[in-house]
Amino acid sequence: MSYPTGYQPSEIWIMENKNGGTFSNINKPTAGATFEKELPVGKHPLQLYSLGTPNGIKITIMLEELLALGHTGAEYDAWLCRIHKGEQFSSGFVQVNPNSKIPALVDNSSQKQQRVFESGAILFYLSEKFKEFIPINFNERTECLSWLFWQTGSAPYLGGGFGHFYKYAPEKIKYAIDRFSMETKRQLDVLDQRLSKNDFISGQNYTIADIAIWSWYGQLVLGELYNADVFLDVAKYQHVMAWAKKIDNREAVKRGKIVNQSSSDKPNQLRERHDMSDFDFLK
Ligand SMILES: N[C@@H](CCC(=O)N[C@@H](CS)C(=O)NCC(=O)O)C(=O)O
Repeated sequence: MSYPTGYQPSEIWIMENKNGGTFSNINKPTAGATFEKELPVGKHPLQLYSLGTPNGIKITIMLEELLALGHTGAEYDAWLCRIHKGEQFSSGFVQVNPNSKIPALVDNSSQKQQRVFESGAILFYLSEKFKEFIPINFNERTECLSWLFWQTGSAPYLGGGFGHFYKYAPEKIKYAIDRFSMETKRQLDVLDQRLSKNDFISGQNYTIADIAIWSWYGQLVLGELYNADVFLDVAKYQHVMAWAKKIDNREAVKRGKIVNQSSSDKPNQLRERHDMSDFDFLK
């Protein structure tokens, strides 16, 4: 089959003011701060600047899991960064993440302040700092990190590829939706085969690899991402589905996934989190 064509790229690409896509007003081809504004700082050792997207909830789930294990050093303030309003381009945010994407973390627990950006790096940092949710054994640790890196490399095909063209693009382009649906289903099959032989992604224990992968692929099969569960026929990935439900039932996950949530699609929202009692409304 052939796809309709019509667009011929010019010799040099030039940005047009509006491309009509959902994110057209915030995307631009340059980096760096566009306005001066400091970030707020709360009372806890960890300061998170984020939004309740799949990349954002990886970190709030991890922090809630650490708190559930009794690590008081994981107490955090979670500030809302409204990316659709361009808050990721403030001078304060860019100092924490020069890439202007959520999530971004500042650790004030020691004399030398530490910034961490990229959700995979933040998960790894927290797992190293608290010695939790990452295997100690070298081989098992390597397997866990392979899956963590798999997630950060693979999810752009699901989010920036499938999700963008299926949900956000100004027109439905069959070629793009076909290409990224196929890749997303292939990735789900990778996970399904893995989970047919293992309770969790990196083996027998729940790790940062599960947290990272669940936030994207778990939510996808549970119908909580792009409303694409029927379109992608996710019910056929039975092992992914069982694993996704098991993780969804964890108390820390129930808390973490609503932090910095401001999407009208989501039933429970906690726009900012500064204390465990902020979750009392769930009881
Ligand atoms: N590779 C990054 C991706 C982060 C990312 O894409 N964040 C999105 C929200 S999920 C964002 O901040 N977008 C704002 C923008 O593109 O300006 C990570 O894993 O942290």
